[in-house]
Amino acid sequence: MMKLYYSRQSRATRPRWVLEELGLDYEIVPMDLRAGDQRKPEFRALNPLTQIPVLQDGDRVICESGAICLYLADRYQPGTLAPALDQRADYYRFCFYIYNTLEHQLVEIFLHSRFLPEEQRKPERVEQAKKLVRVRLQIISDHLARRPYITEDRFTAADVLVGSALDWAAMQGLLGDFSGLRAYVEKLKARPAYQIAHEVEVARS
Ligand SMILES: N[C@@H](CCC(=O)N[C@@H](CS)C(=O)NCC(=O)O)C(=O)O
Repeated sequence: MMKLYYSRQSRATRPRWVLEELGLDYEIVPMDLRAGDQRKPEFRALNPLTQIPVLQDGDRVICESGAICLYLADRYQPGTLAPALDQRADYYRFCFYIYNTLEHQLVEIFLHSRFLPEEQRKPERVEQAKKLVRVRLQIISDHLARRPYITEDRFTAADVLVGSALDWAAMQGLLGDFSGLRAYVEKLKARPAYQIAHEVEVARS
């Protein structure tokens, strides 16, 4: 069975969300990042970067949350979460956009407004990153104003990646002026697979 090295409130929720969307069997290997599980030799042998998520699928080891999501979408139940090859322009564009263009700025804001010890925080870096984030969010907002999902009318792995990054932006209070993006995130969060991946407590009657 596949194994996902996972911790709540980390990028490991992204591949878990995909695994759940596809209805695949998998085992969670819980990782306590505060305790330093990621630096243990047996994990370092899987990912020398000592970061989660990592997926083990038989003999195959896959690192990088985006790569794991796209691997799963192509490898299992093709056509469900990955569009046809000739319809992947927006799919690839936004999968890379999240990692190469948007997330750096979200990390910068997170580090310098919450994560680093106060004496190391640089408010001017937060201000600069917020300016860039606005422009970058506007591009996603314009794209989604004309279609319900990243690739037209079908939910794909690109929505998992874009939705996860926007969810994080929302948690940091950055979606205030983007009502369309807030509605898109709420729509994705209503999916059962999102809720399982994020261990959301769902009220049961
Ligand atoms: N680019 C990597 C980033 C992975 C990453 O930053 N993982 C964090 C959790 S979200 C981690 O393992 N942090 C522990 C550490 O760096 O010690 C990916 O998308 O998989």
